[in-house]
Amino acid sequence: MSESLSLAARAAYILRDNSTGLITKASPTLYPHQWSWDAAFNAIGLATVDLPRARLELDALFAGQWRNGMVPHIVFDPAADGYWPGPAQWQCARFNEDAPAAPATSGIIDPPVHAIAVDRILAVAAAKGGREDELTLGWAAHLYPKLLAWHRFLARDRTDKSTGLITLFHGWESGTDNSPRWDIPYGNVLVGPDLPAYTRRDKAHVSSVGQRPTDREYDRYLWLVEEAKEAGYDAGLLRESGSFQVGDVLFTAIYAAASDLLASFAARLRKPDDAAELKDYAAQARAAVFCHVDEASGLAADVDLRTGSWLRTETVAGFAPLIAGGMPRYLRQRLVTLLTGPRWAGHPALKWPLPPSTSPCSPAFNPECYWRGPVWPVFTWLLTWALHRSGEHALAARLRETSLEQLGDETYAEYYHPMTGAPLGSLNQSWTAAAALDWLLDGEAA
Ligand code: 2M8
Repeated sequence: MSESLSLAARAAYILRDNSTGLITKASPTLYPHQWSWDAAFNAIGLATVDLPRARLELDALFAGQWRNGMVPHIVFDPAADGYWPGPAQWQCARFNEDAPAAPATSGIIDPPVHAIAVDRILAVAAAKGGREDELTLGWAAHLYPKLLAWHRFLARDRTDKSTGLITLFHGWESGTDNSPRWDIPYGNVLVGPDLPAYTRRDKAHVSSVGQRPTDREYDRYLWLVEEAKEAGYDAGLLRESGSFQVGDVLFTAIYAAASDLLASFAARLRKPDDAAELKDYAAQARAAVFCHVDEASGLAADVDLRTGSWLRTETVAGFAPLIAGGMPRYLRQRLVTLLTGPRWAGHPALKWPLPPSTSPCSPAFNPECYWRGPVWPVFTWLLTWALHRSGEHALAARLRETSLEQLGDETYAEYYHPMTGAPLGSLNQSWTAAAALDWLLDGEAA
């Protein structure tokens, strides 16, 4: 069997094995539920092997959408146990009347990559043609109002008026949970004495606890869940009381790119007013990201909205302008040079020339620990997608090929040690398998 065939077969097997028949668990034991942005990436991978399952994945996720349009960051599988905090801690339907009674969900959000997934699934179906193409188009038209409601929710409830950035009330909402980009705002989160006692379940599923956030960090994560609950998961109230409030450039960039794609789909559905509205969201979000580029480093900076200060830690989120798309060529060139240069993918100590989650030159860099340094293949996928979109095909192809080499050990780890290449976190992580499948399909197309 050729190497890429074996990689694809193994990746497809993982997605099948992590399936409950309805959803794809983010990973077999560490994350036994459906996560919002994982589901979108997983659907992209599934599309290459099984279009009906790709469609089902997003349908199942949107079954957890709240009446106000919010897509929660977790839709819980009632049959799964072993993840903390679960539905009994979130109690969303009790605290907010917009939350569905079933399925049970969390009360916070994840980056809005869903319209990107739908666009990619439509492209795979179109390449196939025939009945699958028709079915997929009909499915996407049916999902469209839900996507629109989600983008409207982010514009209405989460766009910060002063910066134009999307506001997050929990680091989990960024998807880059313990990234050092959040160290300063988390430093101001004071855990109250009434934090309910809890036992961490996550540490049992990794080979070394140093790969996961610390207990101190976890206390803060759970405290913020209590705060959100106390505010009835209401963005207006959280703006008054939340002790963690940040403007996230990466989230905002993803929102810009996804709004653009959704606007094109609205136009295809002959909904010109929606298309104009979505284009507006995209333009405003993109402008907000570009306005937060730090001149000295060239990277975009998040904002601590409670103090107004820019957060300048060198994390991969700083490449947000590349993801937002629409950068003037000379600015894009600067970022591309930075990305491949010695502070990032070109750092001489790296095993593979791939961007780590935090620059090895940053004092906050920790090569083993989660979002503080390891390479995340799913993030590399997002970068290759964005690079293709802005015409940087050669670099996208290089990152793709290197990533496929990185995944050659077939562990499909959640993240990898940037210096040794060792697999870290959960093995058989769904979105890593999904990224590989899409990359392999891309090779086939080429
Ligand atoms: C990680 O986050 C969860 C909390 O949401 C956790 O650590 O328990 C993050 O990597 C997040 O981005 C991802 O969506 C999730 C599931 O893969 O795991």
